[in-house]
Amino acid sequence: KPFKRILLTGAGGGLGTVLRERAKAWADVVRLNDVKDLGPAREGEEIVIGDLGDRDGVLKMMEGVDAVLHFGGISVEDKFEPIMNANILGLHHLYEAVHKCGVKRVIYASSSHVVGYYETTQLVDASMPLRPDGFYGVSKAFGEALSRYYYDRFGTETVCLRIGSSFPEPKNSRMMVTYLAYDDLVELIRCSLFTPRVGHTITFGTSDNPTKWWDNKHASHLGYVPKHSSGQFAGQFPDSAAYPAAGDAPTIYQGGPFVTAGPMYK
Ligand code: 15L
Repeated sequence: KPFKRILLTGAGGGLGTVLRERAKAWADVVRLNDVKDLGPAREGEEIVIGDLGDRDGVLKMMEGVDAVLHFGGISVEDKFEPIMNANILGLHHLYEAVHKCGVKRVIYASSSHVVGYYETTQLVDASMPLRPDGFYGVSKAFGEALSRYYYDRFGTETVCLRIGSSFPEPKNSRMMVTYLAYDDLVELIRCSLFTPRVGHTITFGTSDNPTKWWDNKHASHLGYVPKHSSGQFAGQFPDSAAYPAAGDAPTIYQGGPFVTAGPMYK
């Protein structure tokens, strides 16, 4: 297999659970990390339970790792402190360990919420200013900046995946635009891992959906071609009370319900 050992953080999360199986094609050993129990190690797996906020623990789990799929941390809007611990301090620990252990490449689960305050009428590309839609989006923007720094300073390569909505199916009309099928997520990660030189690349992660908010022209070198589309779910989400009405902030902005989620100090 191309890699000896891949580290997958957030292995117990929604996408980590998918990648736990799919990453086996790429490495002899997939080392799994999460704060929560991951059950027994299966064939070709190593399990390291631990918090990204634990600096020594993160350094230890990086030993012998060739590439990192970083899907750990807080994945939705929350109070600032847990986001700060996992997504900011934790990311600093991760990149320090990556540098110390000589890991060549990181695939970083960023999020479309780094640009959630663009309007749904706009076409956004990776060169446009960040417009995060909450503390969560801000923390993902921090990760994009930190990984850029480690590339400029040390040459550590990172592909930042601005993932839209990766679930088995879209759950509302917004996700008809942001949907990323699991198979396309895996293909995007495969392209990100095996493109010979990626430097520091930012790419939007969606399937080939009928409506597009994001232009991936700055990531064409990855050669990612989505095979799925939310089109197969067309007609399932007529405007309804289940989703904010036209004219409400979550409909105006790309971030949807995230734009009204924070701040969390009530
Ligand atoms: C995200 O960044 C979240 O991690 C995910 O749970 C979804 O809510 C997604 O964005 C989305 O915007 O649908």
